[in-house]
Amino acid sequence: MDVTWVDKNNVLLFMGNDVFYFDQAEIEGHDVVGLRLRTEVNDWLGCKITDDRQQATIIFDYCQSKFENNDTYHIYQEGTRTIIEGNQSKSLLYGFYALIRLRMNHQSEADYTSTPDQSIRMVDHWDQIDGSVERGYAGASIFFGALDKLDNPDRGDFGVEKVDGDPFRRNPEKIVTYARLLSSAGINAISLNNVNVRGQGTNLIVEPYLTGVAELATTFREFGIKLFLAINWESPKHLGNLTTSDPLDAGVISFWKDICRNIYQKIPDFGGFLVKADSEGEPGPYQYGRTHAEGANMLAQAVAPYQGIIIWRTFVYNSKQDWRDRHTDRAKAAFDNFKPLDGQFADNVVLQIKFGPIDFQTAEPLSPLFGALKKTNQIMEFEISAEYLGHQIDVNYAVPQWRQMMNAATGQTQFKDERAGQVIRETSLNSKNTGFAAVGNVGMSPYWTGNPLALANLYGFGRLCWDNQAAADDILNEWLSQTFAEVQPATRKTIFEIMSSSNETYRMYNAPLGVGFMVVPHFHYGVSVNGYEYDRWGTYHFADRNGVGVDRTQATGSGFTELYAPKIAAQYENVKTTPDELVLFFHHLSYQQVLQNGQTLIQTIYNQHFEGYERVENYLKQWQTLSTDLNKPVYEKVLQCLKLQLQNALEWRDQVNTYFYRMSGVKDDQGRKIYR
Ligand code: GCW
Repeated sequence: MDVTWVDKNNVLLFMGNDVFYFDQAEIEGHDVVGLRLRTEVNDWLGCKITDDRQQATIIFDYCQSKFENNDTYHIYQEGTRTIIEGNQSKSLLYGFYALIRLRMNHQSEADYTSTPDQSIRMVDHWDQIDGSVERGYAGASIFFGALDKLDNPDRGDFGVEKVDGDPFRRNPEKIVTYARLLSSAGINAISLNNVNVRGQGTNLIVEPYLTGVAELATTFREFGIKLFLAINWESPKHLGNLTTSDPLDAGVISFWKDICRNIYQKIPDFGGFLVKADSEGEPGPYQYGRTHAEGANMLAQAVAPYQGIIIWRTFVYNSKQDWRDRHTDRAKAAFDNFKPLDGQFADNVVLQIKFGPIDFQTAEPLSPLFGALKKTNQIMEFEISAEYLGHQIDVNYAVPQWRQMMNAATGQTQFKDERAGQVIRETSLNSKNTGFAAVGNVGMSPYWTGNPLALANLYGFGRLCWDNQAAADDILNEWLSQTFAEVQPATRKTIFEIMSSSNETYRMYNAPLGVGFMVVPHFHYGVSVNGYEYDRWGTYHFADRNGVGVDRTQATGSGFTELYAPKIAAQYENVKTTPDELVLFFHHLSYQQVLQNGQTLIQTIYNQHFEGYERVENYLKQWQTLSTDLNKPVYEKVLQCLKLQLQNALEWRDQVNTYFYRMSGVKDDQGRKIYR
């Protein structure tokens, strides 16, 4: 059973009697998006297309250069007809999905214009050619793997098994549905494979695998989605028989040029490469004493003749730290490595920067690189897959957190709008090369995602990339009315109540107040307060009998705060102006410190952990009231997830509370049960 948020039968309730007309009678063969749009109308919806404008109820109007942005669409009414206009087929396709959305949400189609805020709206898969998915919690890869291999056992270790024969799953129907899911949410770019490019995964850029990649590109192209590949920096050695991967070596330069020429012959609109270099054991330009600008620019030259781009990740840090050394602060690493290179990257290089300075935690401040980079293209990176947000077991609708990051103040007051999402557009060399990307969350699960409700995050991410200020609750309501069109409004309301508060709930029972990383090492689900405390990955909380938190101030700590613009630096330097939810990210505080909420630190930790657990108890009760109205497998699957979530929240609550009780000796002022 497949569950998609735009289920054809549901959609037909709103479009069933419509007859469509295309004002461009002769569609040119190379306009594959236009052909796809006709197929969507005819084959997917099962609606008629007429040659007679007078008979149509919905009209697609091509108006070549009417709009400044080629993705803009305009929906309006003319008498009894609805017109969708746009410069090109792609914008009409977006308009088509938008009309469905408007109708299913009972919103007006009288006059609705929409233009995306960001040019690059991307999903990055961490899929590997043996069908496994790094940080994948929704079954095996939809792209790779044997037909009968549907699971993805995740033990936090992601080696790639040797693949004999064809690694592609070749399931065109699934890929079409997925491309529709992405395109209807506004996504226009996809990277196919894990950024840790291991084993035979390196070979995706050459034959025979390239043919399989090209087939996937063909499907995505029809939905206006460009395809990218992650590459292994050492490919010249692995595939080209060279002795070096030095970006300034003539042999290496021509190796990459040849690779690109070959790829573009097969995939003329190939997006380009995504690169993780000098990061967590991956090779990179540092090995040869070269800068990341030198590395990225060399690749950029190889794709430039074909209008390709290089997406270069800034997740570069020393992953062999010594916990005894209090001078190193992992939060500073991306800034230290990349700020000095501002202005040195080619205009078809885009730096992909994680939204926070550490690693997709439940609460992190905005990375100080946003706003500090003034002459560099940038993508802000998120993780839909929920590595640190509950592995698609716990309900966690993360859109509120992402929205906050996209709109976080950079303190760069010289700009008209100092919010991160706006600033990256203004500081980029080329506004076509900025945007947002996120690690995808789908797999071979019959629900696409582990917990069926997790699909809202993929949809929501796309919608936020398009409209950075859209309200998280509005997006959720949109998703619910398209996914659960057939149920009672009261049922949708209950699901809404559970989901809309779920991101905050998860944060409440997790590592407290921005300190992060109290998770089971490598696996990253479940509590382990000291799991990373003496570890090489540089993710510490420094709890002792007096207090907890990481001092990142300029005055007494690592000095991380000074990487921000003065306004933000001053805010975080001072405990009194640091938001509670981030206070332990920036400060080491005594348990008796009174926070902005008027409670002591220790009492806040207890309160949040008790409340977090209680909220999950309520979610479970609320969900159980829906048993008769919902599709049974979906009901049962979410029920099963909520039961696991309750156990998870219980462990988090008790281990965190007990740990801090033992450390501080302070009792809960409400006398609730804390184990000794
Ligand atoms: O958070 C870490 C993950 C790794 C991942 C890395 C990254 C792909 O634990 O699994 O590797 O981030 O973003 O590169």
